[in-house]
Amino acid sequence: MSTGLVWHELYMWHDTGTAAWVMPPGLTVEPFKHVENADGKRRIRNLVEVSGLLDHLVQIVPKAATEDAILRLHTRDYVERIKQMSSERGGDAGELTPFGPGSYEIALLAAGGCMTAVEAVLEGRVDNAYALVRPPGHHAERDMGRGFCIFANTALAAAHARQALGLERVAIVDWDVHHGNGTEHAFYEDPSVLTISIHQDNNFPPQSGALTDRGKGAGEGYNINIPLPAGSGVGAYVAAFERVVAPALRAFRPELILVASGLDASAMDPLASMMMTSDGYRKLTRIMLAVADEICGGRLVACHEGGYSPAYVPYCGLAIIEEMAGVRTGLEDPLLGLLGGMGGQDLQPHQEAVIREAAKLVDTLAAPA
Ligand code: 3YP
Ligand code: ZN
Repeated sequence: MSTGLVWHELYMWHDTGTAAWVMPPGLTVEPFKHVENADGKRRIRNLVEVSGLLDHLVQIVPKAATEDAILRLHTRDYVERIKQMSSERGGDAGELTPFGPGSYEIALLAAGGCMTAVEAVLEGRVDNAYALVRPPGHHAERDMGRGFCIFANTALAAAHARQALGLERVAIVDWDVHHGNGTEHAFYEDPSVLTISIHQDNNFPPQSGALTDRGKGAGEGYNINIPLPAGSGVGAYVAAFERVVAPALRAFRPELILVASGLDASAMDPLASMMMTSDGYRKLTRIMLAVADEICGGRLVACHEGGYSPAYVPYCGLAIIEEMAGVRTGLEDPLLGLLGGMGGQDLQPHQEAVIREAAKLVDTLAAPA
């Protein structure tokens, strides 16, 4: 097994500034760092190094995305706006997406890092890859940033695989706890990219990610939302992957699987109310690897998205990348006993009801002609 890791120090220099959590700081509470800051992601990279896992990975140096590559999914006007603000004092890319000087270049490197990872896998330089990029991407729309996302990294990686690298079918599985609205919109009428988002029901964006949003026109049936109830744990996630995600992928038969890998469904996350653990992510990764092996030669690329517990995301990231690399470092998650033993980790009937509805969406799914 050979696994690539995309990483660049500049990802850590994307400056979201001070905030009262995610809001601009006022005198409502003492100003604090914005919750989307470098800490969690740097600490994943650090744990990957200290655990010894880094020695088993292939370093992939990200290439910046070209403007043309970004224009596959964003408007020229939006790209120019970000570029202009970034060259001065920074600003807000749209909604809740503050950034400082230079973030245009960093966002190009984030989207480009996901594309570079895809190239490395398709060229056979590695079997699979994890792109530990920042800023995240799955909320970004064609013409505006949203929810900390500037450019649609994972969707742009899929577009790159389709338009530059000649793939016919690509699937995106978004396990970030928030709905991948930008990804959904990018391919809503496109049957060549299957988009699946598993998220906390009606968390962020508000009123986005309904089970009934299935795609449109030629793309009808090729968008699947699994809005799990708040409080869902490892049992619900594993069931959703076994009963919906894996069967959908088998029916669609993509040539490449991308994971929008947010780690904010963990029991420790401040921006959602789910109960995933590092071992839960390990299980989901194993399911994805098995499906990828079965249908697309193991070609799996994870693009990092959210995750806001600086203490816990490193264990989740380590577990995922260990599984992808087929290496156990022996470094244990010291919180696993506590979090995994909490009530509510098993699949509950009200969660199963949602999964059962979502499973029906797979019945009509097939690879497009
Ligand atoms: C954006 C504002 C409130 C919730 C937040 C979600 C960001 C995220 O991690 N998206 O995947
Ligand atoms: Zn998220």
